Amino acid sequence: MHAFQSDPAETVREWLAAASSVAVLTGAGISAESGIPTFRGPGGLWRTYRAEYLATPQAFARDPHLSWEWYNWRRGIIATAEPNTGHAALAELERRVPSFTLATQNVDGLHDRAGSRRILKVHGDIWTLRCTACTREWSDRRPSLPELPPKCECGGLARPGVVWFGEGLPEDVWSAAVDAARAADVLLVVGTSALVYPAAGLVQLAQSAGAKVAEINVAETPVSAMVDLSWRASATTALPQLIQSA
Ligand code: BV8
Ligand code: ZN
Repeated sequence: MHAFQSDPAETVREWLAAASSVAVLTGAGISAESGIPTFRGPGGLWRTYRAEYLATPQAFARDPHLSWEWYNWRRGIIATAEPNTGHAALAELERRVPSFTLATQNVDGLHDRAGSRRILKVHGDIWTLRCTACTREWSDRRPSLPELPPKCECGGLARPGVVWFGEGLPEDVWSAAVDAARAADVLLVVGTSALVYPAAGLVQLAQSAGAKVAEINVAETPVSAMVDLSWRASATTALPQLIQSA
């Protein structure tokens, strides 16, 4: 049957088939179908707190115990979540594309568990702890930490290894994400409200460097009008269609 509207899956599959370098930017929306609430959606992770209030150095300095209660609660939710078919599709796509980079704003580690390899965690990792005194970093994957706030061996107070509002992104990770966006023939923007900078700026960077940009989101975002193709679909509906043989 002749399709009057070109099928977004077909269009993006064609772009990907012709691409030598692909970059992907993901946000909380790709983990939503794994049961992890998004930040700004209904029933968002931030409970009664405004994101910009709680995920900040000031909130941690003011009340490290409250901050850690929130992160412990999130670690508990994330620990029960499984990667979904959207995460898996991106891991498969990486295996098929000559040069592939996944920049994620998510701190949940689901891309790692789905088998993605080249992952740039631009906002850090909830499973990493960092000492506020000696800056030592370590991974602690226990869903719920026994003692809050956790302490470093040096006695210093440990913080979550994530990037808070007002904090710079890890330099090496961020510059690799910028390079990948600039070099991309195709950028996929999946499950992000595109409100948080500089991460959301990767869209503009890729597009002005000549990439074809497709957004996959269940809702409209500030970049929907800017991208080449805004695909109104969930991550688990859209992404698997990109790796099925046409
Ligand atoms: C920086 C980690 C400078 C921690 C996060 C005023 C005051 C202070 C700062 C600023 C300000 N104005 C601007 C700023 C800068 C600020 C910023 O951008 N603020 C925004 C809110 C205006 N940015 C920063 O502060 C950044 N740092 O600028 O530093 C600097 C430079 C050098 C040296 C020193 C300083 C740092 C930002 C990082 C903040 N950390 N999180 C933690 O997780 O606890 S932010 C948080 O938001 C998460 O990282 C999250 O990933 C990120 C973005 O949210 P999304 O992932 O997009 O999630 P969201 O819920 O918003 O949207 C979900 C989307 O999915 C929706 O569109 C929905 O429709 C869609 N969806 C839902 N279900 C599905 C789906 N899509 C597909 N399928 C589905 N099933
Ligand atoms: Zn220490």
